[in-house]
Amino acid sequence: MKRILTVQDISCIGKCSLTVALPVISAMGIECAVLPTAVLSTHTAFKGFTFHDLTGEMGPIADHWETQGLGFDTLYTGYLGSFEQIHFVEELIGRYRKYGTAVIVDPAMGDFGKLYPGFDTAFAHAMGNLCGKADVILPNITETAYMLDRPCPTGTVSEDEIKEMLISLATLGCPLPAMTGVMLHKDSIGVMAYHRDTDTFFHYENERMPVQFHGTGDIFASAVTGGIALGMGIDEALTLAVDYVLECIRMTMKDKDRRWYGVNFEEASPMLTERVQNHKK
Ligand code: PXL
Repeated sequence: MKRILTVQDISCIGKCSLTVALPVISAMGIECAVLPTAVLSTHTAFKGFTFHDLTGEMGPIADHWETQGLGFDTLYTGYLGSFEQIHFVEELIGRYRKYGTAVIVDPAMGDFGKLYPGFDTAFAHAMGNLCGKADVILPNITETAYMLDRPCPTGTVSEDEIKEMLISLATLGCPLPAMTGVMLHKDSIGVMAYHRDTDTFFHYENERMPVQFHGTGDIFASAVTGGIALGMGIDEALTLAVDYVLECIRMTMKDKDRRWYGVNFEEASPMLTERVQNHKK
């Protein structure tokens, strides 16, 4: 069985970060080990959330694993709360690289043209540096703009602009940047990736429902990471993740008691496991 290590926060209520990564990766038949960065009462879109930093625990936890000879097929990082945590993850990448661990970084720090509370442009630059050390990165357009130090595009973004942004992301050091939230066609949304080695692009979109929810980026990144760990090609893993997020949103919209803060990803898991089974055939 494959083993992924994911490094991100526990937002106790909010359907994001670890409360998404654990169940999604588990549903794909992969062991999911966790290195929690912080405990929050809720994600940061709620008012008055509590935040307990766990940076001091991260080093001793990783050191203990090392004494036990524990390694990981894939290292996947999401929301990080401080510069110190970004630097810690960079050190962690150095530790595991020599064992062939694949590194996937979702620079979860903003959306819809804005950074999440507590982050600034200096943090975005540090995140860009971390992205340069990853095998695959999964920023949305807002995160891309902040990491590249340019204004966030408003309105429609053309195919050429997306391609140019992807090539610029690759110059940070990552050979395979994939941008989420790409909308090149009316009523559809998806992803575009740049394979630097072959200088080729991959693009896939599926239906866009006229709603926006928190946590879909984390669901997307968890599904992509799972797919890669299972040996899917990156393009197949990205396709699966686009389709799964759509299924999550469909399930959410069917639920009259849906929560504003996250999607019904749990009810979409049959589709995810079926796709994983089909891949294995
Ligand atoms: O979904 C990304 C995310 C993760 N963790 C925390 C967040 C957010 C988005 O707002 O607040 C704590």
